[in-house]
Amino acid sequence: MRLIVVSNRVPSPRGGDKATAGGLAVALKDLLQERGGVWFGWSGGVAEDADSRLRTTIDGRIEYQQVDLTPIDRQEYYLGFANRVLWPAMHYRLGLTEFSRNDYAGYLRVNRKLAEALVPLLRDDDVIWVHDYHLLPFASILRELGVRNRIGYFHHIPWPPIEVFGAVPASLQLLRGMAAYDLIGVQTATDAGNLVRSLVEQTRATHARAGRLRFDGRHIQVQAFPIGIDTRAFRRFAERDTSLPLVQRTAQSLGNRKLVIGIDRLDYSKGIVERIDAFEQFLLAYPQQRDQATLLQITPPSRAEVPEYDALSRQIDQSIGRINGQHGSLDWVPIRFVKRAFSRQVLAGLCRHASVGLVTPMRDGMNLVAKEFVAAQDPANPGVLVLSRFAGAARQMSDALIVNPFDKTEVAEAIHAALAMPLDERQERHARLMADLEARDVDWWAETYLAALTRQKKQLPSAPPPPLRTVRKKLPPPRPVYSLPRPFALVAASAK
Ligand code: GDG
Repeated sequence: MRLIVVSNRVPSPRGGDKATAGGLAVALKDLLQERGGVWFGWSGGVAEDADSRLRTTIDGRIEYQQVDLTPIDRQEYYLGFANRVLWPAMHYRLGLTEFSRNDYAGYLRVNRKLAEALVPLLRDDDVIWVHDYHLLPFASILRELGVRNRIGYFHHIPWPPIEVFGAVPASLQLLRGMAAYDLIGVQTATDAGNLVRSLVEQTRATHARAGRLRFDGRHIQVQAFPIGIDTRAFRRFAERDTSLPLVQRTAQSLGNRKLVIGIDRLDYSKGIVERIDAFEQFLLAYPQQRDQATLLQITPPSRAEVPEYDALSRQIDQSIGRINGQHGSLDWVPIRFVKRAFSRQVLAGLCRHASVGLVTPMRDGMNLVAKEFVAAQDPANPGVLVLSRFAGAARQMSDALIVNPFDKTEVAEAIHAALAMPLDERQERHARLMADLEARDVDWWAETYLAALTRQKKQLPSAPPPPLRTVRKKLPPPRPVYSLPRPFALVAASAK
């Protein structure tokens, strides 16, 4: 069996930069290096004359297969539909969605372009593992092109209830396309429940044996596989890397003050503005703690061309400027804010120095930083994790201080409780959290998922999905228990 991993972005094989890559890219690379296989997807490159030609690079046991996109592909598929519709909607933020039919057409077009580029590479025994929301319709296009291999999908971000997802104009078509996968993995049982309910209520899916769904003559399984981190590697980084000059200088510059740390990609789902407000609330509510703790917020920029991210960046700058101006003193700045990426080694070393890890997303699929913070701690004198109940990680990490990020007073109280927590309680909580991180690490996640995928029987493709044209058509009445905006139905080109 050969493993084909398909993801929106395939990192540069040569770069191979484990120092700056995110947790998932490192994990997928390790997985493929160990098992051997193909890593297929967009190179990140954009060229006016980009066609579907593949760039092949072999590095160890990994065969990288990369495709470039045109500027319009990138605009419509990536910046448009994926990141201005699916990302906010999946994070329950319908107010931030910006739907355009052109973007949606571009999303489908790029999925097709990628699927057509992959087909010639496929062998009968390949198992295909597709990652994330950029590629929801990918399997349905592969099926249409005659692919009968097992195809799995893993959804890294939350799956909201149909009352939210149903507002996405293309939601019904996207849900129907999901039936072409054999196994759909999500982060939590809540996500699985939301997706199953969406499929049953909005498509013709019915419950079948062993927790599966039956749809268009095929069986699909939807199941939670909470993603883990490379716990051992991150702990080792942290043990070694407190001695890195940058980490040491940062620790010295704090004097005797305690370090509260936040590490997040610049994204509105991560609750950075709300966290900063909660830290101010902490300073106001506990004036004796002023000058005793510093929040270090590390935020590498992302998706800078999406307007909502630019607005968020300015909002963070303003809040921090205001708080530092009002509460700081000549020799103490309450919030240090760094808008750039650091190596994983530096992050691990800083986490080990921190007394509190603030991980307070408004909504998050899992949140790997929560797990990395715990893995980096010194078991003899561990810091405390303050964790949003809306991160998938909260399901597994009940020994963190679980907070509602919408309530800044509650977060301020949790920061105070974390800073004051006695050593024995910190040790006990950390030991229990760490035991789970070791048992359910990233290898456990990948192996459990792939074992479940290879257990699926090869199935005949269902009737080919209709071609990718969106036109308004009256649909037969679905079976929803509530009404939804009328979807843009797909109809066969000939039925026009
Ligand atoms: C998606 C889902 C889900 C951060 N700053 C730097 C840096 N990072 C690394 C972290 C961590 C990764 O990036 C971020 O992972 P998260 O899980 O926190 O968030 P997303 O990027 O939104 O990931 C999420 C995840 O997929 C996996 O399924 O958990 O819910 O949204 O590993 O350490 N890495 C480096 N420098 C930085 O400055 N090198």
